[in-house]
Amino acid sequence: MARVVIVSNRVPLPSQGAKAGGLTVALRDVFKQGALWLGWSGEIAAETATSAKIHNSGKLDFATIDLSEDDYQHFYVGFANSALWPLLHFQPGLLEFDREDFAGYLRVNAAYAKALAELLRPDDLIWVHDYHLIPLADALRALGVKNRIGFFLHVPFVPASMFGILPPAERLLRMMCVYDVVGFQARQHLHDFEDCLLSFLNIARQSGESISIDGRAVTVRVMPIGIDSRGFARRAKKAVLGRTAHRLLESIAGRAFMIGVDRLDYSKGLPNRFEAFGYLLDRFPEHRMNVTYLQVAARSREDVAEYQRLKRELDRLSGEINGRYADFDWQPLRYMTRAVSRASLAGFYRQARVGLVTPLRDGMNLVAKEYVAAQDPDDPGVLILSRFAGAAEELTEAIVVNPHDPEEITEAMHAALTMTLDERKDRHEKLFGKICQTTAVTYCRDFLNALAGTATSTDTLTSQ
Ligand code: ADQ
Repeated sequence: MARVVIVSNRVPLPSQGAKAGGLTVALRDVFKQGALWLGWSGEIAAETATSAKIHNSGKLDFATIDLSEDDYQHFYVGFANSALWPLLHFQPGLLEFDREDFAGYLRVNAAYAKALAELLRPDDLIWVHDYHLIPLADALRALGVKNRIGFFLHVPFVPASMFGILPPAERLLRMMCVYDVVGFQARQHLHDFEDCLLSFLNIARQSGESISIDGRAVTVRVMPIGIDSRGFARRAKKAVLGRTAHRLLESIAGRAFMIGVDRLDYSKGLPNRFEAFGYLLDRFPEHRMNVTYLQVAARSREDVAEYQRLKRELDRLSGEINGRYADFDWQPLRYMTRAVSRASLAGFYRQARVGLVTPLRDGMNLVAKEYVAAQDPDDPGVLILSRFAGAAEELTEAIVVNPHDPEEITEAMHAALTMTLDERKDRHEKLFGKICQTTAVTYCRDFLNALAGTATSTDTLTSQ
């Protein structure tokens, strides 16, 4: 079997205390055959490296490169997170385009390509992850790399009218078409990508899952990411008996409990969710004193100015809600910006009667799947899910809301808090069945099978 080479912006280095995340767990079987994972070390150095440092870790080797401060600013803070991220999350008002950032983005991708090319074996399958690395295949091909290369986009894609706002839109689209396989989280994202292909490059998918560009075939497919649902369910069942879960249980003192778990990011719709909670206490007084909402919002990308603004806004809103509704023995909204361990989260999800997942846009949103997996099937909680999360294409038995309308979220909160046990069980059973169908393992298998099944870069459509 060919070796799999993963490339992503960050690598889960065990020496930096990284715990096995979704992708690592999902790829465990693949890693048994030996694998390589390349990405940024998280370190800033005087110069961006073009040769990787190798960290041997059993069957899975890690290769990391350091970035210079200048490249970090232009590539990561600049083009990736101040241009691509807001645009791909339908927030053109937040887009900050700068030609120097785009040049830095291309430069860092070229450095990744150079570092990777030195480590490649001829039959390696290269699997590139996410929006930071769109130009990587193009940079590898420029170095003469002939391996199969696939790309998976974890975030949404946008229609042509939106993508065209980005000055190098057409160039980026062409770069995506250099890959042999391009995978998306949801049908809507693929649909929007095809809209861009037609509008900018006059390319339409003719049959099956292939598009033809410059005599090459590119497989384009929806492959939703999943979790180890049964494993997460076991973890939650165990965690709920632990000390942390017990502390939480004591502190909520028999009240209904709602939870939200997100990175502190403007795409996650947190201000609207906080407002919705304020309206709940205002319009449905029966919930006052009787419900506690915990929002875990781990700080992220603090170098990007927009994230600092969001944090101030949430500090203000949480203060306002607690100031207005709290009593001396009840704090309605608990808001913390520290990350919480996965084990503790699993227990918290299981204790929560309502899981709040209301991003304005999201590629998939794995919290939605984790929340469903963690529930007690005999007394499950209710998932409130944004229709603009990729997860909503599958998880239709959640209460699906438009996150731009805080009052719709309020009504969903009230419906979830008052839902009968029979209805909760019925919805949960269907949702759990779905998250056991599409798992982390099926996601990796589908992607790698698609990649292994493509022609090598030297083959052409006509020679197949
Ligand atoms: P993220 O935007 O980071 O990921 P998400 O899928 O919700 O979003 O979370 C990824 C993981 O981080 C989950 O396992 C979750 O438990 C954990 N996590 C999130 N917030 C946390 C917190 N406050 N404390 C501790 N852990 C937290 C991107 C895309 C998503 C897509 C994923 C995977 O934006 O749409 O689902 O990649 O493809």
